[in-house]
Amino acid sequence: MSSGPARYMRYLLFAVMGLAVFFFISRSSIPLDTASLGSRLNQATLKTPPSSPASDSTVQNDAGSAAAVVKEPSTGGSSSAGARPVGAEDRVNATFVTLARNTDVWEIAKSIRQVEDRFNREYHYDWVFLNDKPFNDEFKKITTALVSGKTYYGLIPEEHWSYPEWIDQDKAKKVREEMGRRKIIYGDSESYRHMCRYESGFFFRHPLMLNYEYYWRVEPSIELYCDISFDPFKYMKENKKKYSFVLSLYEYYDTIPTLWDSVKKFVANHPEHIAEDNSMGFLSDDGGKTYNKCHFWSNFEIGSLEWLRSKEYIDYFSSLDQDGGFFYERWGDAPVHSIAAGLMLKKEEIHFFNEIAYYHVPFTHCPTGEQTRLDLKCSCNPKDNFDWKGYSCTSRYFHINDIQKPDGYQDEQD
Ligand SMILES: Nc1nc2c(ncn2[C@@H]2O[C@H](COP(=O)(O)OP(=O)(O)O)[C@@H](O)[C@H]2O)c(=O)[nH]1
Ligand SMILES: [Mg+2]
Repeated sequence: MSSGPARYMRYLLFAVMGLAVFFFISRSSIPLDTASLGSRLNQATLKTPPSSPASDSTVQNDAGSAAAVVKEPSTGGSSSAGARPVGAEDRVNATFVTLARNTDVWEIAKSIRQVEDRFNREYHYDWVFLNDKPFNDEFKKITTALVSGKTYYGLIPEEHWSYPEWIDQDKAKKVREEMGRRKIIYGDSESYRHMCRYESGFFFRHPLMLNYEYYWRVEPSIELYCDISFDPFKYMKENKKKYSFVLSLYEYYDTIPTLWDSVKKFVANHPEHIAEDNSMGFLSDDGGKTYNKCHFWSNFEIGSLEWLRSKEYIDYFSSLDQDGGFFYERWGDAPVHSIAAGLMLKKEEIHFFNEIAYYHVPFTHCPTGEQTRLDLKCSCNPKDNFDWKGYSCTSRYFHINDIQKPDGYQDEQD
């Protein structure tokens, strides 16, 4: 029998050896995710939240938890994961933004999951949700759990979601009834008109949006079919882009019969706001006399908030708003944004993201080019790609910008 102190020494030795063996086994069987660790350690430096969130908003979800890995920007599409976590210096001052009702919760949940899985889980950009009614706890709980960045919930001020005093509400009501009878899509909807006017002229002025430079609009039920292997916000900033799109098409004429007249009036009053090297050729086939109805589909947009908040854009929106077409017709925010971008931005400030594969019912943008689709792990059928079909305006964009259409486009025409 060994004496007391010697026995304790032996126990201590066993304990130390046991711990060493356990440490060795756990090191060799569980990969140590240093990128993730780094990103967690760096959380405090990752974000700069809006300095003065509006009092009607709730900030949630202070830290992302997934691994953050830097990926090289690439327009060609090859995916290249690096080892360094995304830090504040890698990111742009940008946010996702969604306008939604409480009842949209499960549809927006699907969209968020897609955006996170394909992109944001590595970047943790913030997400701002806006609503004309207060968001309920369920909406906040579900969306906060899904977003890897911070989430903010804003109530839209009533003056941004109601009739301006110069609008004749009886006339507006009669228009809705008549458009309803003619079965024009959303023709009889009052809320849809407030929504289009809000997206056209106000979302970028909400207090929660004021501290950001770029936005990425996400709607309920959208799909992303490919990995996004670069940071589109960064691409916008580094390449001085102010507006971007993935799908374009012709507008339904009955919703905008006098929109172009209103635009021409604005142009006559503010010739100084029109860019010299603009995209008029995308919007008009006769040098500006008439509108060909081409527009970028605004349910997907990555753009510059500073441009939307500029005097040029505000003058444009105010002029259109005075003319009343948001209520007396059913002007959509897509043609309103597109015409502004087409006339007030330089051609090269508008960007087409071929690599971002996108679906919003009923149209698909599936990247043209097989290698891009393979590199980005795309799940879309290239035959569904809308870009080169007859009802898309994307060929015009390529034409006016003198860009060659990507190889393989012929196989995706009607
Ligand atoms: N808060 C709020 N959001 C709305 C309302 N109507 C539409 N939206 C949102 O506005 C966006 C466009 O509406 P959506 O129904 O998708 O229109 P569509 O894409 O033109 O068919 C979506 O993000 C909707 O969630 C509304 O009355 N209130
Ligand atoms: Mg939609």
